[in-house]
Amino acid sequence: MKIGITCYPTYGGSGVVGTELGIELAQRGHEVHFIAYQQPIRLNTKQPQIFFHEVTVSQYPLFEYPPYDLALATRMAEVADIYNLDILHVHYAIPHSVSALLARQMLAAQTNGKSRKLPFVTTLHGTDITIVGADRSYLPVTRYSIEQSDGVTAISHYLKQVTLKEFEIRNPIEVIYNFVNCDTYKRDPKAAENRAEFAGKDERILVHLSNFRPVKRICDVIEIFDRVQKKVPSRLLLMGDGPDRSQAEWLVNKKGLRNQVEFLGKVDRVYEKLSIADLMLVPSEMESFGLAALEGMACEVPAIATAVGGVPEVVEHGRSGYLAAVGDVETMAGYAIDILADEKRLREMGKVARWEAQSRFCSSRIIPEYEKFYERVLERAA
Ligand code: GMT
Repeated sequence: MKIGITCYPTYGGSGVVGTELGIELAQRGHEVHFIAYQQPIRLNTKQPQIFFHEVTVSQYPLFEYPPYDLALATRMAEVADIYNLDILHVHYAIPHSVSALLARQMLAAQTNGKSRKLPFVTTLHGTDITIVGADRSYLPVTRYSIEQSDGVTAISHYLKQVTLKEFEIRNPIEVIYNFVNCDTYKRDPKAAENRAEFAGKDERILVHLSNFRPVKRICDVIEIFDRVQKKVPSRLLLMGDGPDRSQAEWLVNKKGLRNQVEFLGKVDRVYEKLSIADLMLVPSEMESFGLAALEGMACEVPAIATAVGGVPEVVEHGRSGYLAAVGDVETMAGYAIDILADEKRLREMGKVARWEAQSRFCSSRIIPEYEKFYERVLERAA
């Protein structure tokens, strides 16, 4: 198949999923065309079946708000026409599904025998529904573009239910879970050696990976770590960047943790750091899935997370990690201290986490679900 993919190219779960999906599809022989305003952050491969088409938004003095969604629609239609795309897959409903809808209509309306079909699939990721999409100023257009999609997927059952309820969507939504490449994301056999760069021999390594948005509750990460390091010698590696980084830096300073906490910024190969870690902290206010937790699990790193949204579909309390209420840093720190103090249980839990990631969320299992979904959409649209 020739597949166009649009996602947010910057740091964020939906962009990561869209990009990794494209890479996996290309490895399975499909031709993949990324259409976005910037090369997606994880698109650092040189596979011949992968193309990137930049969307440039022209500036004009009249445009206080340059119309990106229109430039995107135009580029989608152009790329579909030139490269003969079979299908377009957009990640994150706003504004991508609206642009895809426009592109589909533009291509269908072409005259002189040039009219062509461009079915599109929308994958809902979370905040496009729970925060941005639920805003009254976006809700009607989001609902419309979801309903107009030729196929809709959600990354967890939780998100499917919220979308059906809040948006009163009438068309079916298929749940296709997020995935991880279990050959890339795995425990580093040289973990013990490589840890030396970040921690002493007797220190534990805790990690957090996010876009540092308020929803991630980065200060809770610091609060939990502060409690943990008082009982268990440990280090905290923070991967990612975003609006709450300076607040986090301030809190780290205030608590006198500068020597134990490392802000690594945006990291390219996150698996290298995950595969040497002992525990992951995911104290988010909301997660429709919790991709970071899954990536850690594949590397045998159990997560201490909040029991919100779709997280309980990924992390099983007491088996592959621990779940607590949002903001309950005491309980989360308690879980972390207990498990870090018990090497045998920590490693067993890591193995269970890996097994869960492999048996339920491995790309080799999930990508064929997307392929079958595309085939069904194409059949219906034919
Ligand atoms: O979490 C974010 O702020 C980014 C957001 C996105 O769409 O880029 O993440 C959402 O999609 C991820 C990938 O599907 C999920 O793993 C995250 O749980 C989800 N975030 C939220 O629901 C807050």
